[in-house]
Amino acid sequence: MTIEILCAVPELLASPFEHSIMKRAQERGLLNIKTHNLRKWAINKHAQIDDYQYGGGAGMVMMCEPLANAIDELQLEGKFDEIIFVTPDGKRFEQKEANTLSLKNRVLIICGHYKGIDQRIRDLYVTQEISIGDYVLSGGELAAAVIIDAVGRLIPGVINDETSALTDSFQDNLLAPPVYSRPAEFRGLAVPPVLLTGDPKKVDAWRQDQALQRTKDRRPDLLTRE
Ligand code: 6GU
Repeated sequence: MTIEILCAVPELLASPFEHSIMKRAQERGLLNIKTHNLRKWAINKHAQIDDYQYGGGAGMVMMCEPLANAIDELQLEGKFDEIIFVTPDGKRFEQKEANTLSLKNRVLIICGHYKGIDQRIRDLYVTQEISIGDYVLSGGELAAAVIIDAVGRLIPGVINDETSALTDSFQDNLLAPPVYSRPAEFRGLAVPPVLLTGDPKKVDAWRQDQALQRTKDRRPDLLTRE
């Protein structure tokens, strides 16, 4: 899968994909992440990519031409399967959306800054608008990093333990159960004895029960979702 990012501050995306699972995914050729600096398509030598908004009001708007020219040029190599704009007024990003995106071949993520991007780019090019939650970030780059991490780890072969991604919180609308490692007792707190029985059926049943209990306590809304 190839994920390309078109943004004004590519420096914000320098580190998130250079470590751990995202790094390995790229080394294995399973995920290809390309960052494009929108200023490369600026309209003048002042590297301008934003302008005042019609109708007045505080905050600049990212202009049509740099975005359109960038997208057109990137699509000379072939069409994107999805052109995503990350924005607080988009559809809330959840595990279901991550699963769907992980099946795509080539995706572009556009990151906004300031007041956002000219509506006509959204009308003409954008196929999906995604928000990562009900709060406002300074720009879309960190949201893009979150989405790419969530999607990248779902690509087959990225996580060693094939079942690991499938047993994450949210994959079945349940939160994950508690986990323990050595030592068997720490500051008077013992690991639940069932985990030491070596009986996979009992362990699974316990985990299922804990997941359900935790979800009831913390996120009962998940239990009534389809
Ligand atoms: Cl996708 N962008 C920005 N700027 N803020 C956000 C967001 C996205 N999702 C939540 N807040």
